[in-house]
Amino acid sequence: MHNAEIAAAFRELGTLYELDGANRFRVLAYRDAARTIAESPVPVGELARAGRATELEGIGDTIQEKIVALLDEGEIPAARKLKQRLPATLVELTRLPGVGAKTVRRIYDETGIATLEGLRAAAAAGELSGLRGLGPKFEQNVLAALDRIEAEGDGERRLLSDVREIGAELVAGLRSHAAAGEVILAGSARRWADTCKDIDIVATASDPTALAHALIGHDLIGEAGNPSANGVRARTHNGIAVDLRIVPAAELGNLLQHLTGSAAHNVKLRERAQRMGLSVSEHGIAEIEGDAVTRCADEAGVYARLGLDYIEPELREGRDEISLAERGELPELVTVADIRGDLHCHTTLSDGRNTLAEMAAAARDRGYAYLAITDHSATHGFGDDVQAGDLLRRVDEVAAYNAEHGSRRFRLLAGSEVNIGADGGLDYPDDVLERLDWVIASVHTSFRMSKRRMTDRIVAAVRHPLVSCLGHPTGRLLLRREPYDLDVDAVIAAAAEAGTMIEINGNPSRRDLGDRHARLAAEAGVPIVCTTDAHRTRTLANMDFAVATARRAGLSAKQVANTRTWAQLRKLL
Ligand code: DGT
Ligand code: CA
Ligand code: ZN
Repeated sequence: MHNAEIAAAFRELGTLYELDGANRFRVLAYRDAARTIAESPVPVGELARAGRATELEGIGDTIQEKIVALLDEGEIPAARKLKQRLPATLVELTRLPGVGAKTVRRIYDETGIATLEGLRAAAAAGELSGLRGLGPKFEQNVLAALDRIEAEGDGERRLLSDVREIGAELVAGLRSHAAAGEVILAGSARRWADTCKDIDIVATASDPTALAHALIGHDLIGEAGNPSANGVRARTHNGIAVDLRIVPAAELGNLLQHLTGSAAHNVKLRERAQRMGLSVSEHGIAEIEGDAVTRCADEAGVYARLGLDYIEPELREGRDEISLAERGELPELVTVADIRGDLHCHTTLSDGRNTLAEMAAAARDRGYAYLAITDHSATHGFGDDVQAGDLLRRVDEVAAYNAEHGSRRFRLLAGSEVNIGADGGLDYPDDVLERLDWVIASVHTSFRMSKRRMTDRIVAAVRHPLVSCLGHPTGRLLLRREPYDLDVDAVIAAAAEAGTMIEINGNPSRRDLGDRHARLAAEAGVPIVCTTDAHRTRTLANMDFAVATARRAGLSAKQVANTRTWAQLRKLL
């Protein structure tokens, strides 16, 4: 049994307990175990049989016994018992975004609804808004979520960060094989999309079948199809599909271009080719009325044959990149090397794991010239009240750090990620905010309000003269939480007018602003900052994701404010 299946069984068990009203810690324990199992690169079933699954974090004897029972009986006995009390289909309802176990249980208790079809019918008939705490908005959300599942299928997507991490290990494993030539991650992961369905790998090899065998022998791979000279399809222990395609080196450019996509980009490329009397495939570019076929060893050859400048993978979404490439007007995209400092991070003063000094050292190691320390504010539960004693002590600490360690090469900035209240007000009085170098304003509470109120609330913060930057503007959590109802265009217009910057938050669950909005904001003249929102030293590396979103938005270094020195950036404020 795959790790993904074992993890799913424990996730289900956690949800069944939650539906049953069990203690929160019990529910969390099963969820944590599910995550550990899902992310484990080694087969956990085998470990449990050998009595060694307990070596994994969060897995004790009880869970190990349950894994073995699951392998032997096909079901965890505790889950079987719970399913005798509650319909198992309730678990599906909890998967709808915005519908928690408590709500599902209440709906079931009061109406007997236990299936997705039943829920859809009741929502469509307006029968849920009669229930306590649920309104027409809830019904709309339910219907929209069900439509989305129907349109996109239930194929599970993953965060780019998960896919790139595993993809990089597989690519490294393949590259180290004696038969390997080029081995390149393609598909949505190469385009740095927000989420990915699977891992696409393109390779050349002196012995293709041997390389395909090397993939299925990799530690991360669970099951696989039949390896051949063309490649192989496989699945990792944590359930991600992997498609390895192997081609002759002379056609590598054609296949890499095809499998990098996107499908929309490829469709537009093919339309253009047809107008030129050419037909593009993964094997070459052929004349429609003739026999000549151009095979390309690299991608630049593919684009050149079609009369186009080379298009960076991040731009290949079928928007306007092909006409820009045709006119030689593609932007020179910002790179991570252009970034001079990070302007959003947390320390042990709020919910970060590392101290101010540790974060500063890590920022210097990355070669940054500045780092803004932006811990959460008082109404978000950190530091004392509006007197802001903790925050002001932090300002002094930053000054002390700079006095001792600062230089022209590096300085810390005193900042805060200030909560935007439900009415658009900020946490601290102006005389406190004035003491800060850098103020991010973000929404962390009261997500459910009308679009009008949410927009007014955020616009008010954006217009505040002491706010430098708007943080994670839409509040989305990829694959977990929809953005709040917000008129992003109005927020962008207000930011442009007020001279307030907007961040692209590089937390791979956020990527907020997303690429489309970031492009709109930059076109409106809003300076964009790429930040990480790091809560520990390690995640300062999430700058890669922020910059990737900026690149997908077509931004140049000039449009990203933190490619400037702090002295230059300050002038933009
Ligand atoms: P994903 O996997 O959903 O995150 O996104 P992709 O872009 O990796 O899509 P995938 O894995 O289904 O296919 C890989 C590439 O193959 C895709 O980016 C472009 C190409 N491709 C797939 N389907 C089509 C198609 O219907 N037409 C064309 N022209 N290309 C396609
Ligand atoms: Ca893919
Ligand atoms: Zn935040």
